Amino acid sequence: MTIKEIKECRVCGNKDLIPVMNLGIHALSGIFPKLGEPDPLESPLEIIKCNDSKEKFCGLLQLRHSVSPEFMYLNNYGYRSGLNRTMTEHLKGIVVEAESIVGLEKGDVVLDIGSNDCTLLKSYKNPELKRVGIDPTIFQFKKFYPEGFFTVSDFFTRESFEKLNLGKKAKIITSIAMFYDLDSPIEFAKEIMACLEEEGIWILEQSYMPSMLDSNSFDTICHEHLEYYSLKQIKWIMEKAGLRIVKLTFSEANGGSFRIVVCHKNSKIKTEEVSVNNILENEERKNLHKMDPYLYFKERVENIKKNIKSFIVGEKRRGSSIFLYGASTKGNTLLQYLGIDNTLITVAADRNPEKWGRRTPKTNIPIVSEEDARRSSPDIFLALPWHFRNEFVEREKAYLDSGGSIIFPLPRFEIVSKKPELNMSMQHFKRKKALITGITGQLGSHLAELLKEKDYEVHGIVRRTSHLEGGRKRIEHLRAEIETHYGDLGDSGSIEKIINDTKPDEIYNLAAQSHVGISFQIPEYTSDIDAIGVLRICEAVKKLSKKTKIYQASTSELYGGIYDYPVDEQTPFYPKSPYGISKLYAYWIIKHYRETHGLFCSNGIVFNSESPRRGENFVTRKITMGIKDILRGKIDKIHLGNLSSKRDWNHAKDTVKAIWLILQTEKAGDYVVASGETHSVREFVEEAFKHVGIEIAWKGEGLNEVGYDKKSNKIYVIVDPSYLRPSEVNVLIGNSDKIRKEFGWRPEYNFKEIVKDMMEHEMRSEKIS
Ligand code: GDR
Repeated sequence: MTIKEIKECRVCGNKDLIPVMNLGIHALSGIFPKLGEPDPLESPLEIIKCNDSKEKFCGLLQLRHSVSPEFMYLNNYGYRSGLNRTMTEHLKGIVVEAESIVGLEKGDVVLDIGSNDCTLLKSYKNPELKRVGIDPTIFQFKKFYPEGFFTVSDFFTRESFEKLNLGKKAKIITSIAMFYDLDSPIEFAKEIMACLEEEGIWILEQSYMPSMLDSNSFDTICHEHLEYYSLKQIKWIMEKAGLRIVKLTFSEANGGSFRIVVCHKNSKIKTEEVSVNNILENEERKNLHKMDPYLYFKERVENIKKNIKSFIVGEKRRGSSIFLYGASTKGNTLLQYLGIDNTLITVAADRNPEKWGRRTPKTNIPIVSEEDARRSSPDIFLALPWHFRNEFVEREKAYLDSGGSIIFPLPRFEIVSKKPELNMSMQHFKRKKALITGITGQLGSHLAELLKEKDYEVHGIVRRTSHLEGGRKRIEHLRAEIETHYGDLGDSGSIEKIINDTKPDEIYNLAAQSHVGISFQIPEYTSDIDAIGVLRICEAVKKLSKKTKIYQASTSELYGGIYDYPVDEQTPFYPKSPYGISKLYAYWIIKHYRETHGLFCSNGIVFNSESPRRGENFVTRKITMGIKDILRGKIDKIHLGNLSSKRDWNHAKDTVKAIWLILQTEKAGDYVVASGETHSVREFVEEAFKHVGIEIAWKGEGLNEVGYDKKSNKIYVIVDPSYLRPSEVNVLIGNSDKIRKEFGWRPEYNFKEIVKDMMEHEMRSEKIS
């Protein structure tokens, strides 16, 4: 069959495949037909993900359809490795690394699978080696192979290698940018194993899926690339094939790749355990087993599509001549997905003479030489192989100096030009800028991550402390991606300066003295920061940056003593703590600046938000950490206050999604953000202990109530009067119909899942089983 739709994961056989992104129906992107020839075969380009919410599956991101390889590789294959310096040097580097691990001797066999135009094989300098290239495109590239090199113009199999009768297995096998082209990767790895010397190595390199997400490089997606790997799946495959990962490195090749060195499971070559484990942990931390990272990627790619398309159409309308720079395979995905064809682009300049006189598939753009294109002095070059950016800018210096412009579509739309009008239109594509107060807090750090996913430029205000490390722990991993400014909501000068310097599109005011219990002890400070601090922000925005939207972190504590539940935006307030009262002032000051001064400012009335990053003196975290400490033998009981308090608990990740949505409307307003469920502190305790196999029962009343292990009778929870509050909010439950209806927001985590996430994190951080 020419086009096959898969029904199960290509690696682990999972039948649960989740749709991620559909790029539409594309003509095969590796084939550039001659001007009179028909277009190549068309097939859907749709990405799906193997659902690995259950541990027994691998989670591979992959194409839903496979096109028969004969259609892609046997007919004028368009890619050649040896055409640019960057790639030639890169392949040379791989050979140097391989030789440094296994040292080669006379007669040793080195095999390159997908050897293309022989660039990598030619990098082995020792003439006494047996150099073997296996690639179905060799019939097309034969002239690049020197005499004495062994070639098989076919797909690699154990049989195709053994037929050469070299009398030896291969000491080094390389497969560069091809392992992700395979319909049955485990079978392929097993065949490699059969061809590899006992102490030999296999080096494979291909796009690293998390880098594809980070650099928005959706143009990696094409019919040839069936799989989009992270280390997790590679490890899975190697284990099934009897192989072992030795080490891995990352490179910029092809917009972000990873190179893995593999050996036989029982080889003497040592594995670099630390780096392999670090990368696996990092992948887990990035939540690659959840759908969010992929959905954000999709959202960013859709935005890029909109922006580039409107820029090109706009320039064409203004009469600019636009050429392509590099008729690349990846570029064909971009052109077809964006719908950019010969009605918008005149010609494509390419340095591969074999492409001259041909055209881009489906989008019909004729290909000429770089010299011919330069001679016509186009106004704009759209560079499709954007990952060679620096090489291009250097090479085209004369063109740029004489007023030409090059645009790079990814990883982020960029115009390199001296023309003022183009630089003006660049303003149009500026990323949104957000300023987060309280960025080091639980919600602040989750929001910063979300905004980065949405490609914002993120600024944050941090207070000076003498323990820098501790204070910024939650944003440490974002250090390179966000900009922090020293400031304090108690200091209007610093607020004004930061707003003036950054001119943000959106301000998220999450900074506060946020502990309700502690606000009874420091009421004046709480009011200064939580109430007057908000006034300071509004005043600064009114004076300096009236277009800036403001989000105010309002709270369910406003409802305090209300007994008619659930509460919503219409319910009157009755705060019961200095904290709640300060927040009430802030709520009204936000409304006042909206109604009286026309600022865009909104209140998000947020209910309790929890996550593994929750501050250690809030009750949920106190419980999960307490359990960890009990298991470690550090404490024997958890001391708590009011066990009967009921809260509407939400996951912080759900809360920040709502917070962002609140600023994305045309009109400012106030919104309740709540799960609509309420659970007592007692229930939280029970659920959290259940996670470590302990069933808690209760006895006694009031101050004498205790929680004990049903099996051992050991008391694990007691009531400590010092944690009771002078006045308590007994029950909180919110009705968030408004935000659900207007924005379709709904929480993804329920109560049990919140507890599970927090407990799993707690146990992982201490490696307690
Ligand atoms: P809350 O959160 O006051 O609701 O405000 P917290 O987790 O502190 O308390 C929840 C409930 O548990 C009871 N409780 C205890 N609380 C703490 N901190 N420590 C204890 O030992 C303990 N034992 C019982 C409390 O009395 C309370 O009823 C949070 C904060 O994040 C606010 O900033 C935010 O505005 C609201 O949620 C929405």
